[in-house]
Amino acid sequence: SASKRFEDAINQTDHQVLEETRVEFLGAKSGKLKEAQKGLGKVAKEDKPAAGKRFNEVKTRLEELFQSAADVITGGGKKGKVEALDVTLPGIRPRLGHVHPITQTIDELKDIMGRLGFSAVEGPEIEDDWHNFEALNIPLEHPARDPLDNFYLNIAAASHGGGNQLLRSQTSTVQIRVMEDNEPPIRIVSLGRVYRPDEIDATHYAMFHQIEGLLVDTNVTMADLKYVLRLFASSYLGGDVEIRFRPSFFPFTEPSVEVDMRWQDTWLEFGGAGMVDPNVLKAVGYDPEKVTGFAFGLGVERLCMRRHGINDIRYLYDSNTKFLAQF
Ligand code: FA5
Repeated sequence: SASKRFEDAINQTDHQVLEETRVEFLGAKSGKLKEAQKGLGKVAKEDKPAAGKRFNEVKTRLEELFQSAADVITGGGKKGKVEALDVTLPGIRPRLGHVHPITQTIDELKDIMGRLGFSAVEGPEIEDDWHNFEALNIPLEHPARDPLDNFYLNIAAASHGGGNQLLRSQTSTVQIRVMEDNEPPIRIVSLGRVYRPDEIDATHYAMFHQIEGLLVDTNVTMADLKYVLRLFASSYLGGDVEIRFRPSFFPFTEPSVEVDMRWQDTWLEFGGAGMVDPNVLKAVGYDPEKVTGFAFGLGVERLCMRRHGINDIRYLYDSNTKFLAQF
């Protein structure tokens, strides 16, 4: 029957057979539909509008079915024709994302410290009072704990007498975690995010990264600290970097210093450092009579910006791919 042939035709994959069937039904001169159209003339006058409408519906539907059958055969090309592929046209290169400059810096710093024998460890960004303050010799009434200087969370700590948890304000927290779980000698670095409600400007952001270094062993001195920092900075910035210590104060180191580095004839401060305070060693159960150590904490953004000549920290964080693609 006609409907069976129609069904077979639109379900098979030979373009030639499909076309023959299309001509049989929709052909302009002698297609079945043309014949049906002639029959419309004999329809009673009052039924003509309805019959004409129905005829057009059937015609449109058949055309659609043939078209989609043709599309199936040609893979969806326009009007059933196979679209020509011009292999000589230049290709469209997909835009590749890449590693963020801060992540690149972190990987590189980790690598450099690894070669100096420091293994990388991580600590949580949500910290308790004990690791962010108490064990670091920052007592309850210390101004560093001011709610205006920290992002406190509405979650009580599970241990160490409760107290509100907070987003860590420094990576020095990791010193405590490592010493609590390990016996000396210790030789670690920790790189990660820290948070402070600082006013944002060219050199300050409310979220930034620090690299923390800690070495605890017998007979560790300030000279070891300076030597490691010099090797570290020279490897990262390139060339010979001079290190300068300026007296400072941190509750968890004694003595404490600000670390300046001279690179390309300019001195710049990169962070703090010092000899681990005996109170900190005691807090983690070490004997300050037997071991000593040094610790340092530097700004990762500051290192990255110095090396690449970036003059505003905000460039690193406003997701402008034109800027980021340079690195
Ligand atoms: C500290 O955070 C100490 N924990 C460092 C330390 C570690 C001292 C171990 C002794 C022993 P400070 O608050 O100065 O120190 O921060 C260190 C560095 O972090 C700064 O020198 C700066 O490079 C960077 N930094 C501080 N605040 C911001 C900020 N808002 N945005 C970007 N970088 C910052």
